[in-house]
Amino acid sequence: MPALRLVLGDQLTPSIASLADYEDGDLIVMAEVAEEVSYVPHHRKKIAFLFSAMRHFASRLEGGGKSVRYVRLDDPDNTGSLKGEMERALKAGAFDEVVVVEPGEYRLKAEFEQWADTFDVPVRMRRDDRFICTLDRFNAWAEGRKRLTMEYFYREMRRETGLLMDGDEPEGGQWNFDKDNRKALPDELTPPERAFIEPDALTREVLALVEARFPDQFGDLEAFGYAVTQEDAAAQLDWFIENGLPCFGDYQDALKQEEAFLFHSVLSLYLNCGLLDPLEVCRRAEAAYKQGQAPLNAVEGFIRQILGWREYVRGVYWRFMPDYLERNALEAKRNLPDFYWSADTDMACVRDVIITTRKHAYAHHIQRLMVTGNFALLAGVDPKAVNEWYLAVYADAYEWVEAPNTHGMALFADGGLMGTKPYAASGSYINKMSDHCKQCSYAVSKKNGPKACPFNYLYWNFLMENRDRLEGNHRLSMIYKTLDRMSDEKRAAVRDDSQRFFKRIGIEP
Ligand code: FAD
Ligand code: DLZ
Repeated sequence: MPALRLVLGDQLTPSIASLADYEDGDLIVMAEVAEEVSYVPHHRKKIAFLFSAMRHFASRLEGGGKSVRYVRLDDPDNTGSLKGEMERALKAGAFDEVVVVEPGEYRLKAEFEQWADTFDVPVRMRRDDRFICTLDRFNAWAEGRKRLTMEYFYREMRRETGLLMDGDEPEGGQWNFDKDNRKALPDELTPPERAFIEPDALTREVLALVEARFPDQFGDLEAFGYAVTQEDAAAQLDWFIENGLPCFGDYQDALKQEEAFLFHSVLSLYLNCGLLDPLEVCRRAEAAYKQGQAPLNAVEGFIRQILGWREYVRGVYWRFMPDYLERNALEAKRNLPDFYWSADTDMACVRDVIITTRKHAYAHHIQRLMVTGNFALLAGVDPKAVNEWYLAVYADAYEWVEAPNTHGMALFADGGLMGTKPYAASGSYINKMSDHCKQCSYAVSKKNGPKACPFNYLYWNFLMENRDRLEGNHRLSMIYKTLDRMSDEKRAAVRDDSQRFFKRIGIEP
């Protein structure tokens, strides 16, 4: 019974369920297609990373004796769609079934569900078992809960995996060491230099293809240094455990001008396309703690991101799609400022994050949440435009993980499903956690006027614009009391400064 098996660009795991029962006579399809490349304007480094990783994975499968039909983007017969490529492969051979693993985006899952209507053979869609928590398990946890608090989900995952457990108790007597993990980076501490990888011939070929096909698209291709094989991704994990993990906790929330990576792992792009396994990564971090190579606040903080947040956002996405992305709880409507693409802004923090993003198809969590995310929240930018930007510009971005983080965590567009209040902050937060303000043409100490940091007046303007929607939130009651104590003149100045600023950056007041 020969099967036609599809492996997507983010399914590059040798043990993926679609290949589990591979037999001689079966054929594996992998395809670089225009439809996937263009549904958002992906960063050029993201495309190059994924195509190179796909090509390396295909040659690994072939090296292991499997038959692969690999369709390149510049193949003259390329139909431009996954469906078209599956139809072409079905016509070229005799197959009894199509086997796929459910994709990481709703739009594609909905499409795969339609394939059975047009293909002459059954389409078998298998569960993606590359996560620590199954969707059934997540749904069982979520059922009947008013609020889906990540911390409680995470504790159950700790108990179930035994990670950082001391019998029935959490290691160190605490579940969460977050309060220890909020230090700014001291001037004398230099983050370790990254061990990036020289592109091989296959990667260079892909880089040339992307340069030729997408000359004007967002994102630098230069200095490509990401891993594109299982082995090199494992070496990046080794590097992180030794060099990044010991300080990961302390400086997890820090920001520093022109320091893209600090002590972060830069492993999400490998985890999300299947080059690394999440449970294995957590176990490696736990072993480092047990061997005295990294402190508990760092290891717990790191494991929480993967075992907690990563699994949790996936559960949220699949539980609430497709309605999830239709929500716009704050009725935010403004367009995305052009500087999200050009980096042409005087705000030093925003400029630095966009430049980092353009260079590396990467920004760390606090840059995404508290700089570009916070700005979009305060400025009331339409969540659809913000989601599209985040999905396009990061090498680790697939909707299952991007959307809850952007729509839910950063923009509060889900109305508080994931968080109890919006992550809104004025310039003083950025000043406390970074050195950006020292190099900015705006003054963070000024609250109003042309020299004032825009985050300062936009913060109060956001609270005023959303008063009806947010003042009932008990976590914001103190803030609204402070707002009420402001003079009418001060509130008018906040409004005027914000209107002037919106106009100047070309978004609807
Ligand atoms: P580290 O800081 O080293 O963390 C370790 C790992 O934990 C990461 O590799 C990642 O797998 C996981 N992790 C950490 N935080 C989260 C989180 N909030 N949600 C899910 N996993 C997490 N992450 C993505 O993988 N893809 C995205 O498209 C994405 N979009 C985001 C958009 C916004 C607005 C925000 C606020 C966050 C987003 N994140 C996304 C989460 C997080 O910012 C990235 O996972 C992280 O910055 C990746 O860098 P790192 O590998 O160095 O992570
Ligand atoms: C992101 C991406 C891109 C840019 N190109 C391809 C591609 O040409 N072929 C492919 O199989 N996958 C690609 N991907 C990843 C898919 O978009 C991803 O598998 C779906 O969004 C589901 O998560």
